[in-house]
Amino acid sequence: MSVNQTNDKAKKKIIVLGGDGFCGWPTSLHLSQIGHDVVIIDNLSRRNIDNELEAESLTPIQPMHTRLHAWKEISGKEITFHNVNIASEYDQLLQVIKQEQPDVIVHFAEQRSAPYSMKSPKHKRYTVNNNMNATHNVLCAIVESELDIHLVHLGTMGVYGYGTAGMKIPEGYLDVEVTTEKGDRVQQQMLYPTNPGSVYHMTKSQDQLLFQYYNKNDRVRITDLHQGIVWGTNTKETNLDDRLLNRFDYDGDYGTVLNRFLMQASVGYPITVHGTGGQTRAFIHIQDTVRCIQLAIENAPTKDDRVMIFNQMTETHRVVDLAKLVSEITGGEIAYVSNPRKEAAENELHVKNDLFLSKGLEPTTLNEGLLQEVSEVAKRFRERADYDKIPATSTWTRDQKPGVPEVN
Ligand code: NAD
Ligand code: USQ
Repeated sequence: MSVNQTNDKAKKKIIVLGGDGFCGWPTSLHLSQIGHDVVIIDNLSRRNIDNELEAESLTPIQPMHTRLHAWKEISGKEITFHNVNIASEYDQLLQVIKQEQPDVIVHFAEQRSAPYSMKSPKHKRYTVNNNMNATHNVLCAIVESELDIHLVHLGTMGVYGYGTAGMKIPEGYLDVEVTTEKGDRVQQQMLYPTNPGSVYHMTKSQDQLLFQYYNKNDRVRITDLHQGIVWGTNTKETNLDDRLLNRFDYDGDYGTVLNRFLMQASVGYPITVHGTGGQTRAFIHIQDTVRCIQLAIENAPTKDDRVMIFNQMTETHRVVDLAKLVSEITGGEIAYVSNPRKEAAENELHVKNDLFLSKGLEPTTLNEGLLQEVSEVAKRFRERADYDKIPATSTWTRDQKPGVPEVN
């Protein structure tokens, strides 16, 4: 048995909510590969948003049933799929939970793009309705099912805001000292004050309150993973066959910064740095995402524990430094464009991530993975790129300009 293989006693029934998405698909395959019994719930809304935006993944992704059929053929393992909107189809969600009796639910099923959440009142309202109802329905259904289910949620580093006055951002809880009425000084811990930077990030901040409440009231066991920006595309499992390829978003709404830079450089489009590029952000490779989920499942809280919060990130970088790095590797040119977002032009970011490192995470660094990503994905599929979809056109306020470079 390999180190990563789960023995019969440790084998779990795991429902992956949002298992068709960028993080959810490789996670589902990894959990299945190491011996867990995996069930995916997804309403395929991300694929519908592709239709709405007329933007596609750079990598060709297969329909869900082709993906699952290919996985069965290659690994011999079966993953079940239920098409349920967890935000609006509560009864169906509850029914699947009661029928499948999971030990763990991994929750990725939210609208995750900040620019998409800021596009229009319709998009703001969709993001709030979808994300808040999705998370609340899951918690409510766990309680109603009367099963002892460990909920692992994908949260975001963005709930902290990105300025910390030189302090390292702790893993969820801030040490504070309060003075009692008698004048004694008492140490306490409180949930780190939240400071979201978009409607999307605001829904993640609100998720935190839902978790605190259900943990306190119903003793639901919850792990909230405050994840940084994910980069990379494929993992050991998605690399096994082209039908298992993961999605790669590069468009102005869903493409995240490093993957956008890699794609832009590979197709000869200017690397679009917003403003001065002094924004510092946290990053993690997709292979480490799936490993972190495994570690979170293996290190579950007990019923007496508060919500367990891990910072799921491995490196911090300034946007302009990433642009320069990609430019050095590829020869791509950098364009400093108007920043369509409302965010600090420059910030420092120091983050604690001791919990995952202490549990055995061995991070994939930018140095190791970047070149491989350029040649195996960005260059391989560059013919599929639609240049019109690259500019970031969604602005945070009406008076801002889109982040469009001058292209000759
Ligand atoms: P994604 O959009 O690729 O995947 C989300 C999946 O959830 C999609 O397949 C979508 O169809 C599904 N979904 C959404 N709403 C649903 C609903 N109401 N019912 C059923 N299914 C629904 O996003 P992703 O990049 O895989 O992100 C997954 C999670 O990780 C998100 O919650 C996101 O906030 C978090 N996260 C992502 C990143 C990143 O860089 N991608 C970074 C930090 C945190
Ligand atoms: N940026 C550029 N040029 C671009 C695109 C982005 O300079 O072409 C800048 C943005 O202005 C921002 C930074 O890069 O300062 C990061 O933007 P992003 O789109 O990569 O990341 P973000 O909007 O924060 O959202 C992504 C995921 C989200 C997740 C979050 C983690 O889409 O789901 O929650 O990363 S974190 O940023 O740590 O909050």
